[in-house]
Amino acid sequence: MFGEQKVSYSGVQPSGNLTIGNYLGALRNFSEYSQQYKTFYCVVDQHAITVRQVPAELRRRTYETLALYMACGLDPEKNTLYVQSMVREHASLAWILNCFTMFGELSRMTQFKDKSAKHADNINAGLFTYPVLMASDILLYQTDVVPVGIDQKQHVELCRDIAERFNQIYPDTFTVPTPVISKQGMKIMSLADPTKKMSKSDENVNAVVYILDDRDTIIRKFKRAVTDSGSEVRAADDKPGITNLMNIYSCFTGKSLEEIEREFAGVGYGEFKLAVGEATADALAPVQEEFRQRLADKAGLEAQMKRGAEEASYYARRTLSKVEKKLGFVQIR
Ligand code: AQP
Repeated sequence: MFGEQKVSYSGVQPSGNLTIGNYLGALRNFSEYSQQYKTFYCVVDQHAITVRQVPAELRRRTYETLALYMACGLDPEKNTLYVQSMVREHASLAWILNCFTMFGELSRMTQFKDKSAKHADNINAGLFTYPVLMASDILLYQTDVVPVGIDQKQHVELCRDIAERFNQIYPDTFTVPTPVISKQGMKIMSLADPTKKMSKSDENVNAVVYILDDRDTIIRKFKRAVTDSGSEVRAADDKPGITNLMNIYSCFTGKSLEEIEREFAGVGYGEFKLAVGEATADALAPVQEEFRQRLADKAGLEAQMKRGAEEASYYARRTLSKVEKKLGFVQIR
């Protein structure tokens, strides 16, 4: 909360081409907050380097992610859109918060366990302290709500614990944020293994539908999606493949799971998969068109990066200076 205004904060890593998981779990929901909240949406490039990145690709995807924010309806006049590494306060506060975060807490983070298993040759300290940088992102802006997919809920809960611990020692420093998980799209699963989250860094491109995939590719990927035994379009725990597809179809069409079951009663998986592919391609087409226009305007994106960083820095500096004063750091202006 800044003054009377409540704050919403979220971010996306430019660590790969963004997926419909990122879109449905996060991006698509961001614009809802612009009316009611002061909103900050960040391209979190510093998080992305916890895993090795090719510099030119990281740079390209940083521009693309910003363009996608705008294509998903985030008006830069109403939202602060910026790039994390351009606001130095994020890393400064992260160091301080490291000293208020316990080793045991970080060891329990599911994403750390998953990512260290996946990148066994590079289990760096940044991968371990990733949630502390995320807490810094959120707390710098005195955030009230954090719209995220369910996979990030544990990190926001840790952020709350860090804020509460800090506030107990130094009262009234941070707003304690609440994660907001949209019911629909809370966790979109891989098309190749529906027990696994759909992730932009998945090496199997057929497991993932990217926001920018063309129509034919989208339809082909859904046609190949792993489904369960049987032929009934019905959501159930023992049918993770078809349940995931129904969830995606529901997100893109607004139909409930019951309506979908009725619509596809007596129809085989093949026809249903085609319908999911078409609905997804139809819904993404206007986003893709807007994205292309935004991306073509490189100067416009760079101007936004500069303006967004200036706006964000104003708020970030206020919080960091408050924290440093409370800690006893000398402040001479
Ligand atoms: N499969 C998903 N379903 C629903 N929401 C998802 N999100 C990610 N995947 C899904 C949400 O997207 C936002 C941005 O995610 P991120 O870029 O910060 O990192 P992530 O959660 O680690 O996403 P990825 O795609 O899995 O990236 P990589 O492969 O680089 O680790 C978050 O709000 C997240 O919840």
